[in-house]
Amino acid sequence: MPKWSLRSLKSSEKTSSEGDNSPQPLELAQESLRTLLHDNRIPSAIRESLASDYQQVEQMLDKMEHGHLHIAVFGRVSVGKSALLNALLGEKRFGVSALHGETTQANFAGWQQFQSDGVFLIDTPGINEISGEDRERLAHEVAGRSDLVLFVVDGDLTESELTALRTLAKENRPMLLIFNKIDRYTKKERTLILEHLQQRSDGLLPNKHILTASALPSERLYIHVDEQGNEEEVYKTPKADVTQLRDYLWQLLEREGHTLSALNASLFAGKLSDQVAARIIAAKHNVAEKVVRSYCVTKGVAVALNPIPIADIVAASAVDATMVVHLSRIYGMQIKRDEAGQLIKTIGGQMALLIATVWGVNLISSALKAGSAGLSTLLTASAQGAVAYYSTFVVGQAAEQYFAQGKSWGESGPKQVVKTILNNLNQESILQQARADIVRHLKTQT
Ligand SMILES: Nc1nc2c(ncn2[C@@H]2O[C@H](COP(=O)(O)OP(=O)(O)O)[C@@H](O)[C@H]2O)c(=O)[nH]1
Ligand SMILES: [Mg+2]
Repeated sequence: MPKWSLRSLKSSEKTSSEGDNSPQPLELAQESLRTLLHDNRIPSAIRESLASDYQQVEQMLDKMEHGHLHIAVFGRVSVGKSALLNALLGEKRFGVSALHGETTQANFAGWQQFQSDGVFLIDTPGINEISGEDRERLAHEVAGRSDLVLFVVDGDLTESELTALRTLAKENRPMLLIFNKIDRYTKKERTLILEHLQQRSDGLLPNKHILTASALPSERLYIHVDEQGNEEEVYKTPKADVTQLRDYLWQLLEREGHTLSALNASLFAGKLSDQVAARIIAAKHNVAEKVVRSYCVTKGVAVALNPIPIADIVAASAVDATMVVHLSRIYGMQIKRDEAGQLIKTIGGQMALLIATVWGVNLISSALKAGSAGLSTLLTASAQGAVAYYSTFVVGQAAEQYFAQGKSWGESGPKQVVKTILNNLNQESILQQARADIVRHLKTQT
C-alpha cells in the first residue's frame, strides 16, 4: 500500500501543474472564502445573522490551510455506515448496532491507516429515521460540508434514498454510492441489484462511482465434510471486505484530493454569497421602505397645510427629489438632484397618464371618504395631503425598483413598472394609512 500524505493538499505547494503560474483551484477557493470573510461592505447585522455560516467559512479555511479532507457517510439508519467506517479504519471506533439510531451525532476519526493525518472520516446519524428530524438535518448538514460523501445503501434504492441522492447530486456534491452488506446476497442477486442501482442513479453519478462492500458480515452456517464423509455444521463469520472502496478512495484522494477540497469550499462560498446578497437586498428594501414613508408624511403634511391642485401634486417636487437622491444612496449609487428630477418626471408622466385614465376622480373621492378621525377641517385638508402622500409613495416604489435593478427600468420599461406598482398597491389601505399619519402629525403640530 503506497504511503500518501495530504501535504500535497496544502495550497502553498504546486500540485497539478508545475511551473504554471495561474492560480490553483484551491487557492481560488481560499481566496473567495477570504473575500467573503473580510468584505467590509457587508453590514454587520447581516454578518451577525449569518454568524454560524461565517464560522463555518473560518473552519473551512482552517481546514484547507492544514490540508485536511473530510469524508462523510450518509444514508438510511442501519445500512452499516458506522460499520463501514470502522472497517476502513481497521478498528471499532464508531458504535454499531442492529437497533435503530445507535449513532446520534456526527463523529470524527482521523484515518491514520494511510498515515494521511489530514483525512477525516465522519460518521453521521441516518436519514429518514422515525422522529429523527434533527438527526436527519444534521446528516444533511454534515454531508453538505464534506469534501466527499459515501452514500451507503444495503440493497436497491428506496424512494427516500433516491430523493436524497438527487439532492446531493444537484448540489454537485462529489459522492460514491456504496452497496454494503453484499454478504447477504448470492452472486446473482448482487449483479441484479448493482444493475438496478446503476439504472436508478443514471445521470446522478457515474457507474464507476458505485462500489460494493461487506463492512461487517454476519455469521454464516458452513457444512464441513471430513475425509470419512462426516458432515459437520460450523458457524463462521466471514471477514469484512472493503478493499474495493479503500483502493478507490486511495486513488481518488491521491489524484483529486486537492480538487475535492477546493470544490467543496467553492460550493460553500457560492451558497453563502448568494445568501449574503439576498439579505443585503432585503435589508436595503427595509430601509428604503422606512425612508419612503417618512417622505410621504412630509409631503402629505405639507400639501394638507397648503392644498394645491391635484395635477401639481404629481409634478416633480422638492420632497420627491430629495427622497429619490436618498434612495439612490441606499442602493449604493449617488445620483444628482437634476438626475433625480428627470427620474421623477419619467415616473410622474406615467402616473399622470394612469391617474387620468384609471383612477383620477376616484382617488380624490376615496381620499375624502377614507377614515373618520372626527376633525372635519383636518379631514378635508388631509384628503389633498393623502393624495400627495400616495403619489410620493408610488414615486418611491418606482424609484426603488429602478435603483434595485442597477439604474434600469428593465426590459418592460417605466410604464409597465409604474402600472404594476399601481395595480399591486392597495389604494384604500394606503390612503387610510396616509390620513392617519397626516392627522397624527397635524395634531402634534397644532
Ligand atoms: N450482514 C451484514 N450486516 C452488516 C454489515 N454492515 C453492517 N451490518 C449490520 O447492520 C447493522 C447496522 O450497522 P450500523 O453500522 O450500526 O449501521 P448505521 O446505522 O448505518 O451506522 C448492525 O447490526 C451491523 O452488524 C454487512 O456488511 N453485512
Ligand atoms: Mg451508525
